[in-house]
Amino acid sequence: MLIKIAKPSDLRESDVTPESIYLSRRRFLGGVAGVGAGLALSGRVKASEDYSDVPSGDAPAWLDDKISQTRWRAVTPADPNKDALAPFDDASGYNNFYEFGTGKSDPAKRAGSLQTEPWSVVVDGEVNNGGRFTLEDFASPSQFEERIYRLRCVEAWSMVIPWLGISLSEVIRRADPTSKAKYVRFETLVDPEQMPGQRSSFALIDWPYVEGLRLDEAMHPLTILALGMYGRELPNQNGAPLRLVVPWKYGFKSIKSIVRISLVEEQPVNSWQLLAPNEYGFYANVNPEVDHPRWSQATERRLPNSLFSPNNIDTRMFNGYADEVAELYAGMDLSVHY
Ligand SMILES: Nc1nc2c(c(=O)[nH]1)N[C@H]1C(S)=C(S)[C@@H](COP(=O)(O)O)O[C@H]1N2
Ligand SMILES: [Mo]
Repeated sequence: MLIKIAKPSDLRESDVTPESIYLSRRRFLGGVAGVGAGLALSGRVKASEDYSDVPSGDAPAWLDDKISQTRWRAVTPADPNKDALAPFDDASGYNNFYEFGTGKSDPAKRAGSLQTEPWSVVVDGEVNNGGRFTLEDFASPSQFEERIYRLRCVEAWSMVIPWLGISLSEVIRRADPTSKAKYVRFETLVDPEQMPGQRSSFALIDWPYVEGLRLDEAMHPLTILALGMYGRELPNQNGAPLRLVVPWKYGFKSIKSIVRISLVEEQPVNSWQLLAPNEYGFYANVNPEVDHPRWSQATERRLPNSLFSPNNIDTRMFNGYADEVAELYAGMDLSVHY
């Protein structure tokens, strides 16, 4: 077992509270009675994160509130030595977000002014319970959880990021899909005035950025919608205020700044597949055995790194989440369904 997915029913208050007290930077709690008492850490790494030097954001009150009630470290990688958290500056300074340009530092430079409040999300398609929801109405019913995941970009770099998010499966259940729903399709905001990458006549992508998942992938307990990271709300360059995180797939599946979630009958065509179907597929499962036509996927550069310490590591099947997700693809030829 590489990670522990704690079902809410598995978690007793005693497992959860000490870490949330330890980690919450938003609530000052005196008298930390009970810390360490009976805290079972087997299968989980020690609670060592301290986000006190992470710059705080400017979240609306409801979001701050939800964050303060997070179930901390709900899922963590099993190997804390191999999977050290990326420093916040790397995770928020080295990004792909083509709406703000194609350079790795463009999103951090240009996304700051994106208006993320108010924000609404449309849920539509094959559902009985769709509509347009304010982000608060959309996210508030769900428990926030911290999920520390490896993020592996198709370009062969990776980072370990502590997300804060909600389970996508719960959101889908609430929407009450009809029997015709087979896939989930996601769309990013289109707003050329705010997103300079969408004004560029050299843009490769036909906006909006679109992604999709098979319904069973979307319902998998590892799949989340993130609203935060490092104990705070998402920086804009990381896809504020709402982005998908699917840790066993290449990073491009984890679509940012989502405004629409549709349950659909047909397999969606995602942006990168549309652009270069021989290079990027619908599934995009991390797979060291299926190379990109122009480079190997057998290894990855784990950030932070440097010229003197390149930190190249072996890429793992399904990004190290094979025990959890391999069964979703039983019988499929993954070199065909890349
Ligand atoms: N809307 C949108 N979502 C996107 C992208 C993008 O360009 N536009 N880039 C993807 C790629 S290629 C990666 S690797 C991840 C990077 O996420 P991060 O910058 O938060 O690490 O976002 C993904 N989501
Ligand atoms: Mo990526």
